Amino acid sequence: MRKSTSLLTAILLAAAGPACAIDHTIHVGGAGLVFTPSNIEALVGDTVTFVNDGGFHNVASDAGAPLAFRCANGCDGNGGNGDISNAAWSATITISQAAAHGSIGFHCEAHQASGMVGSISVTNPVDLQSFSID
Ligand SMILES: [Cu+2]
Repeated sequence: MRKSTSLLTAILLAAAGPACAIDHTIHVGGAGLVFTPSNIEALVGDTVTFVNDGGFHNVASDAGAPLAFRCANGCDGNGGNGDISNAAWSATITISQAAAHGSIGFHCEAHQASGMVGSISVTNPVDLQSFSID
């Protein structure tokens, strides 16, 4: 009975996955030419919000990244403008299934050469299909 209860708990937690998607905040610029934090882990379905703390910046996915975006005052192709900007912008991307188990490298187009880069390591939420109950 106790084992059943913990299995049920695990299933309920897994089923709640999509509703538990969280938003990760990455600060852009401010005191330095950096993303803070620069490397994060996220699940498919999570969102990542980039917030410009100051400076002339944007954020763009690296060539070949499993999720393509270019954002500042909104995102290109999504009603916004990803051109480098010193406005107090923020922009949110959603980690899609296409990026599952991948690493999404990103950079600021103005300061990539100065090391203003980062990455999002993506993992999948628990797959219910993988559970077996005896
Ligand atoms: Cu920059």
